[in-house]
Amino acid sequence: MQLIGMLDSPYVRRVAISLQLLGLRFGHQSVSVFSTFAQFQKINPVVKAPSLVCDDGTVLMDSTLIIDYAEALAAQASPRKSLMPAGISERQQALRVIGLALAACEKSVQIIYERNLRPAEKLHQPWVSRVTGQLLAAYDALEAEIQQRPLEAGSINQAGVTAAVAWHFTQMMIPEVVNMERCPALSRFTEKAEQLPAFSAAPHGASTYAGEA
Ligand SMILES: N[C@@H](CCC(=O)N[C@@H](CS)C(=O)NCC(=O)O)C(=O)O
Repeated sequence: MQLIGMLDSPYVRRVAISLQLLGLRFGHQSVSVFSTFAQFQKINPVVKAPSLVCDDGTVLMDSTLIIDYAEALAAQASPRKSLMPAGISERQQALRVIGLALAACEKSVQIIYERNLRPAEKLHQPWVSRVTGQLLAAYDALEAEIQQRPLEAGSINQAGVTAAVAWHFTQMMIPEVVNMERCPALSRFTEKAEQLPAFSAAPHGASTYAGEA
């Protein structure tokens, strides 16, 4: 299978890292939804990153749905692997963290699009203020969750992957909006997670994942 999209997208990156941690082999095409729109369109006319071209040619999109498919593939393998806790209370906690981290990704992306895609004279400040407030609320809640129940990089699960990818993305792109000191536990955890082989093999940016297809 082939993962389509650039690793400067937190959504593409969480999929690239999850596939590796689940022990699944995949190829990667670092195609941009902006600078190579027409090339992306040929693979997926909807032009959403990430897209996953499955081995039978089916094209999936949306990181959470792609990871759901990857989880199902990994469940068939031996030994079975999963990044989601099975117990109800651990699962609930993981879903809460993932939801907050995905909201933080979405709000970060909205601020970046507002700045980079909209002409400066058309920037709508009330919208930027609203989204910034939501972004800070998501990270404050995420930090509180991690302070209460620390994430472990050594036994990382989907909550840890998504939280670390989100925080790294925001710090790379808009550090002046949410500075590092605001979320010390999340910063410490992300620093450790970024050292894991699955993270360093898929670094934020324009590179192509070089693992075996
Ligand atoms: N909820 C989606 C969000 C994906 C998303 O918005 N990706 C961006 C790149 S970071 C994209 O495809 N942007 C182009 C567009 O929406 O037109 C997911 O989890 O995959």
